[in-house]
Amino acid sequence: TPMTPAPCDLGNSTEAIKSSIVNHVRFTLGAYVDSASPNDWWVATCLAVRDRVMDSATKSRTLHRKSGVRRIHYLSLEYLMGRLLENNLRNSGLYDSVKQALSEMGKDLDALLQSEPDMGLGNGGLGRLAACFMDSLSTMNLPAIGYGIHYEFGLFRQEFVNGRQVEHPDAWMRDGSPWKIARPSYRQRVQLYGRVTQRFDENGNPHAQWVDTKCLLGLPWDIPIVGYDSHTVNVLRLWQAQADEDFNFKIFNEGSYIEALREKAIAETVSKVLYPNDATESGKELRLVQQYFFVACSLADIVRRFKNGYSLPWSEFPSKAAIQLNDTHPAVAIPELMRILLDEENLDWGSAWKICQETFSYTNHTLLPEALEMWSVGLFERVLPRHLQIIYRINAQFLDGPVEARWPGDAAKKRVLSLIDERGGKYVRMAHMSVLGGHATNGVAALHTRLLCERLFPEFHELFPERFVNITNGVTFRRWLDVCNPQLSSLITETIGEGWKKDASKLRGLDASADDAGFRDRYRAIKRHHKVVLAKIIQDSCGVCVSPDALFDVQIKRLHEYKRQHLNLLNIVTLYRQILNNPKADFHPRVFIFGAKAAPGYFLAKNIIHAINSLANKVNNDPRVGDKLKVVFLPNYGVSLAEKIIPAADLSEQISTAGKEASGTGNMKLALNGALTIGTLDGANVEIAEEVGDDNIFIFGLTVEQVTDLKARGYNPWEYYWNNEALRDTIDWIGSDYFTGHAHDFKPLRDSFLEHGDPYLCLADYQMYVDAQAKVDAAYKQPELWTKMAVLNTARVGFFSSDRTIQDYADKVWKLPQVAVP
Ligand code: 26W
Repeated sequence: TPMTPAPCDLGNSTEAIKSSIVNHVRFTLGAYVDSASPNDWWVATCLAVRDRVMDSATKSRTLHRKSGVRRIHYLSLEYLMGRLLENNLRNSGLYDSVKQALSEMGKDLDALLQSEPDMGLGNGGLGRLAACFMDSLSTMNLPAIGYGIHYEFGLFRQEFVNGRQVEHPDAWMRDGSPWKIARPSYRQRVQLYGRVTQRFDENGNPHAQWVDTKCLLGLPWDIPIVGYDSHTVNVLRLWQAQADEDFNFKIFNEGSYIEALREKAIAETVSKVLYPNDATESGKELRLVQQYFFVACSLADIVRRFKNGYSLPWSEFPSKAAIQLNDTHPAVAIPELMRILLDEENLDWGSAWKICQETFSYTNHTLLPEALEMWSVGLFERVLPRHLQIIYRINAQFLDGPVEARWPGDAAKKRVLSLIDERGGKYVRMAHMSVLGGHATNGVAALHTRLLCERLFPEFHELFPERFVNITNGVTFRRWLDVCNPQLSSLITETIGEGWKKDASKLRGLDASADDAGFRDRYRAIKRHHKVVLAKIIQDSCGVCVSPDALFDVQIKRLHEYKRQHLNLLNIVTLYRQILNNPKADFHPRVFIFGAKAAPGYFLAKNIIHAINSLANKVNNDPRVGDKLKVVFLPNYGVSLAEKIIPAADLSEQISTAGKEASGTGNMKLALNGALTIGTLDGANVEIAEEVGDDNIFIFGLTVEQVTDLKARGYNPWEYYWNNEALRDTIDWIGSDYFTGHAHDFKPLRDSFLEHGDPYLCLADYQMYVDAQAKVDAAYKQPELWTKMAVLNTARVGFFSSDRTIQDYADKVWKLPQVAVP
C-alpha cells in the first residue's frame, strides 16, 4: 500500500492549536495574519476545532458500521442549535488551550464566541429539544444520526418598530458556515407529484409504479456533534434541495434556457425557509413538500446504509435501524418506508408493515387541536398519490381488523379512529398514522402522557395500551449550565466534584450547601454578576436602565395565548395601579423581562407584544413609578439571548393554562440556574414541584381537572370581571387610550378577555396569580431564604438532564446499547 503521510499535528497543545489556526487563516482563507478580519479569526478557530473533531467523527462512523449495532435515526423538521463553537470547546475539553492559543496571538476568545451567528433552524421547544438530544446522544455514546432540512433562512429575526413586531429574514449562512461539510457522494433523488400505474415483477406479481413524477435532488450537509467527555461524534445531516438538472436536460436543449433556470429556482425553494408557525398547522403545499423531501432523502440514506453494510434479509432492518419521529412532521416516513419495501423491494404487505412497526416510534409534543397535522386528501393525492393509496390500505386493514374485532359493527368508533377525518372535507390524520405505524408513542411529561392516553387517543390507548410511554423531557446541562453559567458550574464542581456533569443526579450533593451561609453568599454573587451583564444588554437593546438589585422576573418562550403572556401583563398593570394608588407600599423593585417571537400571521399574539411594549414605555418613563417597576421586551429572543437571560433570572414564569403546555423546557433551564418558578400545575412543572419540593416553588391556579369542570359548567369571564374590582380596573385601563393615546389599539386583547370568552382562562386564574406574586415579593425580601430556595432548585433538578431523557428513550423505546468509541 502507498505510504500515507502523517497528518499535521492535531494535538491539543497550545502550539499545535496556534499553528492550526494560523494555517487556516493563511491557506483556507487566504488572509495575512496581521490583517485578517475578526470573522477570519472566528472561521479559522472553528476549523481548527473541527479538524480535531472530524477524526473522531470518522472513527465513530467506522466503529458503528463495523460493529453492526443498531442506530437511532432522529427525524426532525427543526433543530435549534444556537452557536456551536463554545459548546464544542467545552465538550471537547479544548476550551482552555484554544483560549490560550488565541490570547498568545493577541485575540480574545470571548469576543470571537459572541460573533458567531445562531443556527436558528427551529421555532421553539420542539426544535431546541432536538438540539439537546443530539448533544446527549453523543455524550452517552449512542450511535445516532439526526436528519433535518438545511434551511437557507432560519426563524425570522425580530425587530420592534413603535412597539410592534417586524420580521426580517435570518440569513444565518450567507457567508457559509465552518461547521458544515457537503457530502455530494450521498446526494439523493426524490420524486413528487405524478400518477400511479402497475408493473409486473419477474414472478408475474403486480406492483404499483409511480410515474410521470417531478424530481428533486437532496444534497446532504453534515455537522459534527461533539459530546461531553466522550469520543463519540455523531452527525446532524441536513438536506438541501436542488434541481435535478438531468431531468431538465430536455428543456435546456429545446432552447428554453431561462425557463429551465426558473424551474431550478422553484426546486430550490423547498429548503429555502423554515415555517415560522409554532402550534398552528398551515396546510400549505410547500410544507408538505418539505416534509416529504427530507423524509425521502433520509430514508433512502438509511436504506442505502442497510443494503451496503450487510447482506441481511429485510426482516433484520429494524435490528439495525430505529427511527424516531419528532412530532408528526416527518410522519410521511411511514408510508414512504412502506412504498420502498412494497414497490422497490417487492416485499409483501404483511412483512413490510411488520418492519415499519418495529422501526418507527413517535413523540407527541402538543395536545392543542389546532396543532394536530391534517393534510387535505386532495392535496396529498396530488403531491404523493402512491402514499395516499398506501395510507388508505393501512386504514382499511386497521378498521376491518383490530377495530372491528374490538368494537364489532361500531361505525362511530371507526369514525374517530380512522386515519381519514371526514367531519367536513377529507383530511389525513397524521397523528393517528404515527400511533399506528410504530411500536411506541410517547408524551413529554407525566401529565401530558396521561392526557394523551385519556383525552387525545383514548381508543388507541384501549387497543394498544403497551404502546404508550412517558418520557419526560430534559435539557443538556452542558449548554444550560456549563456554557451559559461557567461561574456556577465551577462553584458546583468545587463543592461536589465533577461527577455531576455526566450524572446530573449527583447535583443532590449540593442540598447541604443550601444551609451554608458562605456558599449562599457565593451563589448570590454569581447571580448578581449575571444580572449586571444582563442589565447592560437591556440598556443596549432597550435603552432602559435597570438595577441589578431588583427582582428579575422572566418570561421567555414563544408568544402564544395558551402560554399566557397576557396574564403576566394583567399582573403588571395591576401592580402599576397599586404603586400609583399607594406609593408608600413596601414593594421590592422588580424588572419584568420578556422574550418572545409571535408567528407572523398570529394577530392576537402580535397585539399582546404591542401591548407589553406600550405598557413598558409608560411604566419605564413614569416618574411616579421610579425604579419600583421596569418592563422590558428584549427583541429577537433566541438560544443565544436565552443563554444571557437564564443565569440572570430570579423568577421563572411558567403560567400556561393547565393542560395546555405539553412539558416546557425553559422551566428546567431556569430552575437549574436558580430561578424560582411561579407556575401552574401544567406540563413538567408538576414534576419540577415534586423534585424541588412545595416550599421551593410558587404554584398557583386551576388544575387540569378544575379547568375541565369550569368549562363544562360554562365559563363566563364576565363573572370574574364584575366580582373583582382590581381586575375590572386593570382590564378597563388596557382598553382605554392611556397607553398609546388610541383606545382601539388593544381592543383585540381586551375583547379576547371579555367578548371572546377568554379561551385560556386568564380571568379565572387572575386572583390566584396576583396572590402568588405577592408571596414571591415577600420571599424575595428575605435574601437568605430566597437564596436557600434557589440553591435547592439547582440541587434538585438533576432529573431534567437530557442525558436521563435519552437514556430513557434508549432503554424503553429504541433498545440501544451504549457503544464507547476508544
Ligand atoms: C405545524 C405547526 C406546528 C409547529 C410546531 C405544530 C406544532 C409544533 C410543535 C409541536 C410545538 C412545540 O414546539 N411544542 C413544544 O415541544 C416542547 C418539547 O417537547 C415542549 O416542551 C413544549 O411544551 C411544547 O409546546
